[in-house]
Amino acid sequence: MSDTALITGVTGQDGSYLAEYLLEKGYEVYGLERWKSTRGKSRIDHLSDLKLVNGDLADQSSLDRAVREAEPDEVYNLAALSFVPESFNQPIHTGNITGLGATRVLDAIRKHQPNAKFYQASTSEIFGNAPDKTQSIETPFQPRSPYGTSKLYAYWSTVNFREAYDMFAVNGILFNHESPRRGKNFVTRKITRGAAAISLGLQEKLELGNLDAKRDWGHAKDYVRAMHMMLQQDSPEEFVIGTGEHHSVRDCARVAFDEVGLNWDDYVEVNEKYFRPAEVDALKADISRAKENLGWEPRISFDELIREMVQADLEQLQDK
Ligand code: NAP
Ligand code: G4F
Repeated sequence: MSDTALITGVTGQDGSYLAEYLLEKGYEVYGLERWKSTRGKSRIDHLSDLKLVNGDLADQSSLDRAVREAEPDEVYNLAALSFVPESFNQPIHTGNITGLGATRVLDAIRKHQPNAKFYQASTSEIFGNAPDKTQSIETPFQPRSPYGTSKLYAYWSTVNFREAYDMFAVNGILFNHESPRRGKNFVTRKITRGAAAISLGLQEKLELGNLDAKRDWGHAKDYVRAMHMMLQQDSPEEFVIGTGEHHSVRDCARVAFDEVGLNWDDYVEVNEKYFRPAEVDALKADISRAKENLGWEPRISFDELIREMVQADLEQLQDK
């Protein structure tokens, strides 16, 4: 009999790649989807074998029902309000979904499917402005946004359920990962789409915020592979997943505009409205533990990632 997985956040960037990956591996895959009054084009339209269950991370009964219906061997909790600036506008909602939501999923598993393995989508944002040059599982946590604080609550909830109820529950502390399916407001996609639109004469300039911020950017496809690998371990443990390199927002713009034969500096303008109330200046992963204990390494470089995203945006904009 095939293994069964339940993915919350299946309509998101990672959820869609993870569903694809697990279906290719022969899993029966259920995805939790929020009810909507209309259905637009979504990232999972092409996945005809994916089974959808309606539910919301704010609603315990829908999570209980989803777990009872799917009877999963593995649960991946990827649902969240994931856009950091918006978490400052909606701090309570962010706490409810991104923080408490994880506890609700854990509690549904504890009650209905206690042997299921649980993956929590944790984040490098829990490190905030960490003192260390690279961040590992030993680095102190000091989040700088309602998103980061909520994810830290979810992190400890996951550890607590593991210790209290002997559940196989782990956090994947993932650094930024991107793809052509990335939401259009996140900085990489905003840049790649902006560069593509400018090169096609559809846009004149691109407004960004802090160009000096540095992130460790990898490809989402590499990272969903790591999520799955974490649940195939003999015993549950946390891993930091990244590339071990970081680049500035300015570097990202340079590569994206280069892909369309333009100089980024001629088109990018700084607008302070994109500055955050509290910024995370630089993040870079120490992935030695993931390499040694998990056997995971990224396969796609930063340069390849950004160029792939620009090409995908060019194609999308030309199709319109
Ligand atoms: P994403 O594209 O923003 O997807 C978020 C998903 O959560 C969407 O499917 C969304 O559904 C769903 N969702 C939001 N609120 C919900 C609610 N109340 N109930 C049920 N579902 C809800 O995020 P992503 O980039 O794929 O990231 C996946 C997870 O990894 C997130 O938890 C994120 O915080 C975390 N993470 C991401 C990164 C990264 O760089 N991408 C790094 C570290 C951690 P709708 O489609 O209905 O909005
Ligand atoms: O692309 P971002 O919005 O991603 P951020 O805040 O790092 O968060 C993402 O990665 C986290 C993992 O570390 C995830 F947990 C989280 O869910 C999300 O996926 O911004 C990256 C950097 C920031 O420093 C921001 O200030 O880019 C800077 N930036 C500069 N101009 C901008 C802009 N960010 C956005 N979104 N838009 C700008 O115009």
